[in-house]
Amino acid sequence: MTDLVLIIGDKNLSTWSLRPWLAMTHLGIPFREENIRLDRPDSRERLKAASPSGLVPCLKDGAAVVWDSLAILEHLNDRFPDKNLWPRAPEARAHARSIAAEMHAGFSNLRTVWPMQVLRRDLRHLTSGGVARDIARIAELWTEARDRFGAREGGPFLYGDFSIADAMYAPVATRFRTYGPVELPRPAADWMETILETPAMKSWVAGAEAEVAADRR
Ligand SMILES: N[C@@H](CCC(=O)N[C@@H](CS)C(=O)NCC(=O)O)C(=O)O
Repeated sequence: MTDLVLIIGDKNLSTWSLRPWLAMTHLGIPFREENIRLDRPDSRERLKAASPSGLVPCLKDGAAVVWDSLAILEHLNDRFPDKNLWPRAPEARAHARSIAAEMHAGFSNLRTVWPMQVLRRDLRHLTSGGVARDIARIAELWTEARDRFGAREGGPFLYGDFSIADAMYAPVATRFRTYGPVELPRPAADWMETILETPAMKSWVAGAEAEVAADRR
């Protein structure tokens, strides 16, 4: 049995929910999932009852309640130190924290113009100036993380082993697949394929398919 309960939104749409869910699933941290479908007549009421901010994701860990995706990932890092949710080497860790924070606080053009729809593919959307700038910066960050740290560590993730940074950028990988193709430098393209091919990511997509199929019934 586990004390951890992760409350999330729709798997097709909720980028913020995907981050902790992916990290916990990929790293084998046991948890129970509770789903609140967004944009339903009772969503607001259910969200307010489930999460102090009225937003998902929200993690309940015994008496501790953590809302906000990055705060949840930091909580998991404290709670499961053996999972190494941040890279161990100080330089890599500093870089990973910075790019995770840059994602959390930024890239508003990409987030607004290219909302996550994990089940859609190849929409071939034209990129506006703001979206193109966000994409260029993200491509630079992924490439730098892989070239400076990940490739040297040996694993296929941004810093070698899976870290919070991978969880933070996973929703961007699905957006690139939905609205792209986006031309990326080789290390960035390889990382994108790595994250999309993880069993955890595939399981999230299968969950999104099941939700959408249930809606059609
Ligand atoms: N900064 C928060 C943002 C959470 C957020 O905006 N969640 C959206 C779903 S992706 C939500 O709960 N929306 C419900 C609503 O606005 O009614 C985080 O990182 O967790």
